[in-house]
Amino acid sequence: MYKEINGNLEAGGRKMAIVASRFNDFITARLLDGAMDCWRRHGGADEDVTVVRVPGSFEIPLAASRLAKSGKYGAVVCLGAVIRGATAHFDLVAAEAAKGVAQTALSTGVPVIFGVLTTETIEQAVERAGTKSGNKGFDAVLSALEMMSVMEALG
Ligand code: INI
Repeated sequence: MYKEINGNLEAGGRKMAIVASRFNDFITARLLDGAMDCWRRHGGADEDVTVVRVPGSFEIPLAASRLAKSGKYGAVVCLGAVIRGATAHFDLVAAEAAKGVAQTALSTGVPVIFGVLTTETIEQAVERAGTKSGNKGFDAVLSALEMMSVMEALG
């Protein structure tokens, strides 16, 4: 019989950091609401969450890296919204955010979750920030909880 490791989704007793971009705050504020809703519904306490604001998604990896290296948090959740309609350098910002988040997780061993929306239009971002396609901030914290538990189990 094989051994299978599955994470739980318990937030109680855990600590999490969130990096939230101020660019497209209309969207990222909703993602942050969804993230905190998920944390609380899984038994997490507000005082165990540190929220760091950065100017835009391009800046997310640097703050996430500092937080992950601190050793204080079981996971770092990154929230942003990169909208093609709003920028000529969409591809650069989106790619750097994704690459930086992935590199930070691998280099620190701390789960760093990519809750950065990359959409063609503002409408698509709204759909993913608490309207008809759910809330990706909520989903990002679910992933953080699962990964915190999986990493603990892996030792
Ligand atoms: N940052 C975002 O998070 N989303 C965007 O859609 C965006 N646009 O449109 O340009 C954006 N740009 C700012 C960027 O993240 C940096 O803050 C800026 O380039 C300074 O380094």
